[in-house]
Amino acid sequence: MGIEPILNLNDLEKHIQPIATEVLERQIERQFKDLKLGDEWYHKSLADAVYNLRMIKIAVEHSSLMILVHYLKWLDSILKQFSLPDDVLTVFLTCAKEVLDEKIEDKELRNNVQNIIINAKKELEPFTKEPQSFIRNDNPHSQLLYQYYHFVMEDNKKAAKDLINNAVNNGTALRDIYLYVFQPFQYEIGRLWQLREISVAKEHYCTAVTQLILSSLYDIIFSGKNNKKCCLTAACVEGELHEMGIRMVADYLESEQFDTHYLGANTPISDLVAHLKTNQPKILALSATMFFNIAKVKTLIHKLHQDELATKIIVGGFPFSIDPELWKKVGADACSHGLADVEIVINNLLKE
Ligand code: B12
Repeated sequence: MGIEPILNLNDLEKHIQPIATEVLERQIERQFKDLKLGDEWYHKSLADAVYNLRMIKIAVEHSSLMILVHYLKWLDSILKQFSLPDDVLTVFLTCAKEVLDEKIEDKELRNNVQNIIINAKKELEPFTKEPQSFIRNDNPHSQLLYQYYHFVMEDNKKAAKDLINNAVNNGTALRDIYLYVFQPFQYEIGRLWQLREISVAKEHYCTAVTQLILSSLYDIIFSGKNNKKCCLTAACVEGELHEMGIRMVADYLESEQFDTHYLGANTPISDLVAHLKTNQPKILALSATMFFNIAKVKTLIHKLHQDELATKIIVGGFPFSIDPELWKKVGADACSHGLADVEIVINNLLKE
């Protein structure tokens, strides 16, 4: 099927399916010509090619080489678990570069796309490292983390809950439990899922146990004084299902005398705008984890600026940790890496 000339990123999205097909056909011709691959393999590979092209588009859209590099390294570690040629990803990038070079008519866009692929490829080539474990001795609460990890992995949620409750009763700060136990534990189960060392079911179980124990800490969170500092809304942007990070941020801020409204995962843009207009919080703490949700963050912030809302916006989550300039590009007022610095960042924002 012929592909119409691409003039902008919207065109690229519109024609992403035939472009991905063309890229995949070239890759098959170069790498898999003599193999019988079957329909299922073809459809799965096509879906992957679409996803990869979309990541190139997202990186160009936000001028972020770091996002593409990070994504490709993550993908590389996934692909290494299958019996595929070592250069499967670099050949894909070469084919994608060629096809996009031919199909994009706008010179500036073509150059941007070419440059980002060339630079990402350079970063990839020497990369062979597996992602490192998050259960480490340099963690200030390594013993607690280690024990928690083992209890949950052994399906012993009661012991895990008692461990955390005892630690809190013996004076370990709530923030430390979140930052040095729950957070690295969650990252570790993500890593193990990525390496196919645990199943999706096990990852879901582990997350559910952490959520259960998080809830058991609510009496402590609400045990503070009633004179609240300021009103803050915490939410995940539309499309985003990773809500534990922003939930921990909201819970911690609640325990530090903020009056929080925690809205959870996947909050539709229109509903979030309506909530902010009604409640007029001083701060919106907005979370995104997946790169494909960054555009929604930008759209939401743009809408809030158009409506001249006085609420200050702080963003956070994985993409904002990967690319330290991204928060400015989406129009936010500030960015935080999480529990380590969020209170300082918010207090500074409130002084402005
Ligand atoms: C649990 C989990 C899920 C659960 C989420 C459940 C829930 N209730 O939240 C479910 C099953 C829904 C899920 C789905 C998916 N997931 Co997932 N998930 C995870 C996992 C294992 C843990 C997330 C977590 O709990 N983190 C712990 C918290 C504490 O950390 P955090 O989110 O970073 O938050 C901290 C800071 O970032 C910051 N912060 C975060 N937001 C904000 C906002 C503000 C304002 C501030 C100030 C700070 C802040 O503060 C927090 C505390 O310090 C991660 C692994 C990882 N590395 O995160 C993968 C991970 C994020 N998921 C991943 C993937 C691929 C997916 C799926 C695409 C899988 C699939 N094929 O369907 C989907 C996408 C869903 C979507 N559309 O959003 C990948 C992403 C890889 C990538 N580079 O793109 C990861 C990294 C796993 C991996 N190692 O491969 N996932």
